[in-house]
Amino acid sequence: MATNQTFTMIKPDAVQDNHIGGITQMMEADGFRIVSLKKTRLTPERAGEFYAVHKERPFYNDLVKYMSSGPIVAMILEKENAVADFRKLIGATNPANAEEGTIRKKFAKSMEANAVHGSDSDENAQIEGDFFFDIDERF
Ligand code: YYY
Ligand code: MG
Repeated sequence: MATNQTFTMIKPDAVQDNHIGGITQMMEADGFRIVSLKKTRLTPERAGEFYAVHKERPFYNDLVKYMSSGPIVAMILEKENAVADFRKLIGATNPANAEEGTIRKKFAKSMEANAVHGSDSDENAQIEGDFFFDIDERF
């Protein structure tokens, strides 16, 4: 994926609570363009694969259970400096530390149910986008 793209997911709680519109609105208002968008559900196996980098961490099993507990919305987003700017827009992993104006400040319920995922590098943005989207699903 080009350096002007990142990957995001709206997590199960935020989808369940009807915040797809509120969250995509914040993304678009901040200058991100939606390249790809899909509502889908991760099996525990797929969720485990997506978060494989965390598999030795104590929160891994709960995270996999949570991420496969209901539908998610996967997106590829485009903007100059996408990865870093998007991490700024989502805010800290722990919503207690998320700044005003961030997506997690507004929508996260807890450290686990923190509303959105955002890629942490160009390389992972590429890998994560490829995990969900074929070439003919990118516009
Ligand atoms: O990239 P980001 O989502 O902000 O955090 P990561 O450190 O990559 O962790 C992935 C995911 O795991 C996080 O969004 C919530 C969950 N998690 C957790 O439940 N408990 C922790 N102590 C750390 C992370
Ligand atoms: Mg991360």
